[in-house]
Amino acid sequence: QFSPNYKDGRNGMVHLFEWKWDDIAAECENFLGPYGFAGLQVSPVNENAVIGGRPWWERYQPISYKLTTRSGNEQQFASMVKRCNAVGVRTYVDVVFNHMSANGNSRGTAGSQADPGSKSFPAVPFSTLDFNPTCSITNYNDPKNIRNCELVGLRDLNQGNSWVRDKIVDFLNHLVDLGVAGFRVDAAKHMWPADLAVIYGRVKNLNTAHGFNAGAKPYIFQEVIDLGGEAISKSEYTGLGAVTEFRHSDSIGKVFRGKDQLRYLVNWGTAWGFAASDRSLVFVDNHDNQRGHGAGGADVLTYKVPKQYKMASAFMLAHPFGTPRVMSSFAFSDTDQGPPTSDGSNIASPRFNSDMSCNNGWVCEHRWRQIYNMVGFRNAAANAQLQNWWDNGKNQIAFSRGNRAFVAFNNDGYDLSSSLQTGLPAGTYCDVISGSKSGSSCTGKSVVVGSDGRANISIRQNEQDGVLAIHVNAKL
Ligand code: LM2
Ligand code: CA
Repeated sequence: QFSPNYKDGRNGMVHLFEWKWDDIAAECENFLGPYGFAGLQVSPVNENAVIGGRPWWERYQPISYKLTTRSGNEQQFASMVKRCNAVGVRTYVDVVFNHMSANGNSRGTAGSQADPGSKSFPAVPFSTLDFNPTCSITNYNDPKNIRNCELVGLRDLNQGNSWVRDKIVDFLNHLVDLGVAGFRVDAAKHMWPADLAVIYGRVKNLNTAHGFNAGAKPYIFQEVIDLGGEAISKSEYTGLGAVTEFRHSDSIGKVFRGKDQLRYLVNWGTAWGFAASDRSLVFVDNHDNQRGHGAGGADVLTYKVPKQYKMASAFMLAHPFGTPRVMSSFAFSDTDQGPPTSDGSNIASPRFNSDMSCNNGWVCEHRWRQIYNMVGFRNAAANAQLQNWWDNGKNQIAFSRGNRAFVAFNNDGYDLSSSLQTGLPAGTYCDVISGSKSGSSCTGKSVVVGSDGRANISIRQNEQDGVLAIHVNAKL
């Protein structure tokens, strides 16, 4: 449960927040597969409460484990997983089993009815016996309050109950049968690690018919918001799987917003208070903290601050630490606003511009050249170590990944222009930030590496992107 089960030669996951299954299947074939992405996280797949105005967060209010939502039905999901696996892209499901829906939210996306007021969810079925006694989470210094009470009024399941465990395990095993590679466990902090250990221990190995190795376990990354100062620590969960490393999001935001110097990134990793590399699912922003939900605060970078966002994303993807996840958003102004729709309820499909970027309400950060080309950089770097660290003592830094890839950043208010050791073999390389390699030429800047591995690196202060990146697969 610690390995993402990526196909060899691929790295990098994208969260296709609120996308429809048919659109994701096409995206795997047309874009994610060809551009080297290794995986994708989907929004919750199980039936949720239909809530007026269709906020995005209705999907965090389960009604049953039937696989019908606004993203599509079970047949569409199964077909998507299969088509994505066929082009080397693995699927990770956002699973919500800490709770069911809150009082008042009784009709489901698959047509099921529930009565959350009396804790009755007949489409599972769950009854009042399966829930913790009603109380509200009010005290983050008290583990019992955090784990046995209701998070914002969401009916709190008792994962110590054997019927509840059976239903959760059946749900997860059904998804394994369909070919998924792992799970993002919503609200893990609000469940007891000992209960999660039993549940995870009963989940099947991955489905070999979808190309997984015999004996491979689902990758589990648990949503545990631990920014310090509370009773519950991520270390209670890292023995069970990875955790979503919110400190990574917080710290990288502070650094690229200029609240911390880039030179301090020299020891990026556990020295910054992060979990171990193979236990850290890392991200610049997620679907909660990009809109002020969950935690993370004011320093989180999003698509709304594009230059800094691209720099932070490039650093995350260039650096060997952690398992990186790229956020792919829909445009929003209101923090409750759901995805773009065609008619106020059915989710609209993304449409694509000639430069491959999205429109029709979708931001698609993963289709920004500076981001997808850094997925290509990460694949080219493979397992090469971080070497040739350089900084100017302030906010200009550079490093290589062995002799395979090299990246430089300028977050100072003046130009970077230096002869730097790239670690790369002599030759001319295409900077994959200002352009892309196209046949034998480069649509952006070219970088000439000498026989001593050095190159003149220039990133002007007023350039659109404060990054330059070259690698062996972009040699001209
Ligand atoms: C999480 N962590 O454990 C996420 O960080 C958090 O953002 C999720 O809440 C939560 N788990 C539940 O999966 C999201 C959203 C909330 C929303 C809930 C439930 O951030 O705003 O709460 O999903 O849909 C909404 C209303 C809230 C209301 C609640 C119940 O915002 O005011 O509470 O529904 O109807 C009465
Ligand atoms: Ca709970």
